[in-house]
Amino acid sequence: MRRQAHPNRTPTVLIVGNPNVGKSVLFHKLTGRYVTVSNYPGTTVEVARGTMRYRGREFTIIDSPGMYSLTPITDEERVARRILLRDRPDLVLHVVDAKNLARMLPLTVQLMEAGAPVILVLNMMDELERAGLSIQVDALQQQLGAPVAPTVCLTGHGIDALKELIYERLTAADLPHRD
Ligand SMILES: Nc1nc2c(ncn2[C@@H]2O[C@H](COP(=O)(O)OP(=O)(O)O)[C@@H](O)[C@H]2O)c(=O)[nH]1
Ligand SMILES: [Mg+2]
Repeated sequence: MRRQAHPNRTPTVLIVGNPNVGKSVLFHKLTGRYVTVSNYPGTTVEVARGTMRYRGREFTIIDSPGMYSLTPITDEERVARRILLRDRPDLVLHVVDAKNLARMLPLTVQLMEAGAPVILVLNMMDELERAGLSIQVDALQQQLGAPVAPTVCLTGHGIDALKELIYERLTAADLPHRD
């Protein structure tokens, strides 16, 4: 079901992915200094929220704790799942280590099957290239049916293109929502 986005509501973007793939570095690149950290209600798990400003618009970015799958084992995974399925962000950035794409892609598919609007962020492209490997981004994008954004969050490479993609996805007149 689709409904009209509330014009005054700030769209929310949730960052998810395995531990150690660069989620927090990405979070800080997107938000800069507008950040608050608080425990997720009823838990001791810390969640950071920040504001991304781009082309005169504001977007709330949420840095979730790491998760390996949508079937939670740890408290962190339970919180990530709750933010994803209960708080229902407008957009999900699934951050993966590009070197380990094959191992991480199943979570992308799980997220999409759960109805989340996903952008796949291929981070650590520097290490992939250093290993003499490459990924055919266009082919991956087509097969997956979701946008794919290659990044090196450490240097900021690809961040502007990702911001543009987030902007394009979330400022369309008619936002897709899951009901
Ligand atoms: N080589 C490389 N290292 C990165 C990149 N992005 C993040 N890192 C490093 O990866 C480690 C984990 O990053 P972090 O943001 O804490 O991961 P998180 O656990 O997913 O939040 C840190 O040491 C970062 O400096 C990248 O694009 N290239
Ligand atoms: Mg982190």
